[in-house]
Amino acid sequence: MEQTIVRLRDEATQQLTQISNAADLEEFRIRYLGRKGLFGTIMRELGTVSAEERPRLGQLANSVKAAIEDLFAEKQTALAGDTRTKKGQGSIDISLPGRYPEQGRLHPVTQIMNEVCAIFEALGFSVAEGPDVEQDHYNFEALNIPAHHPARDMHDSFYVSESILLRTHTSPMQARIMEACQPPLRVIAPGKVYRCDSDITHTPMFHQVEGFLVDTKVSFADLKGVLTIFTQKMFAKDLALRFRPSFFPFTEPSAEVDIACVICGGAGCRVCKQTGWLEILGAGMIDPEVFRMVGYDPEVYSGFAFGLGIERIAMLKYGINDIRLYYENDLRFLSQF
Ligand code: 2U9
Repeated sequence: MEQTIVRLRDEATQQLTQISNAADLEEFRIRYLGRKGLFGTIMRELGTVSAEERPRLGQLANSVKAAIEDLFAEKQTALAGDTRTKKGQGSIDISLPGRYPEQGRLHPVTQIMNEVCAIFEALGFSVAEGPDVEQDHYNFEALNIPAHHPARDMHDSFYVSESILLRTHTSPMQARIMEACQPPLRVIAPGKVYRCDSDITHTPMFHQVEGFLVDTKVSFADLKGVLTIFTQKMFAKDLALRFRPSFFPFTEPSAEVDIACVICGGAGCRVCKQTGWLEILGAGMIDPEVFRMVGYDPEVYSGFAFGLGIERIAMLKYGINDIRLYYENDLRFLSQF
């Protein structure tokens, strides 16, 4: 693949130097840069390359294509200059190509967010969106995280004032819904969340989808069923799932959920750090204390909740190892999705 891209670059560069009229230039554009052109074929073939090779080859293909587009534009300007000279003598070259608007696309994080929401919507969940700037009460208190609770250390929060902050998770929306509505309820809350954290796996703003289901007689088995369907639809049909005991203040019992590594299938590789497993979300049965705070009777109702980071899912799905790539606005990266 690498050789093909380099050969295409050399061939296209060579041909451009020999072009001396607008008709030949248009033929060049269709052959190399058109929708069904040779660069288009390369871009489609990138889909068949291994996930490990894809980012590097994608970057190479994009940079070569951009370089050829620049040379093409230079040639176009040069030929237009010739035509302008001729125009003075009474001739206009109407065969010159027009300017094509660049085709846009959805950001990969938006694509994955839409995919995740669509899966839960198909399972009967409604979608609820709430404010990014949130009251301390809904972000912490209503979720069983009172002031001075050690769990508050889990979040490095951006405070706007003493009682107002940028939400650290989308759970506050769920507390608001529980407060306002009676069960049965099945809701997901997608959106941006903010934590003071930045490295190759964390950005100060990222996207979450959290969800909950409340009814009578809801059990951990229901949670396992919903998450199994979700992971199968998101990644692959017969993917193994692992629940590891964990702790969240708003769920009891709580679990961190792993899938068998989508790269090596569980054998162990660089992506899963040789463990064979990838952590993809957190979940648990909603703590009776949360029910009491929103006015539900925990003797009558039970429910489960879960939360996942969209960037993390997108990184696993596409084999990306640095989350910051999503936010550098480099079209050579973004146009691969
Ligand atoms: C209410 C009650 C319970 C939401 C949940 C998680 C587990 C969880 C993290 C995963 C990765 C967020 O993006 S992440 O950092 N979330 O593990 N979230 S249960 O539980 C709720 C929410 C609202 C009223």
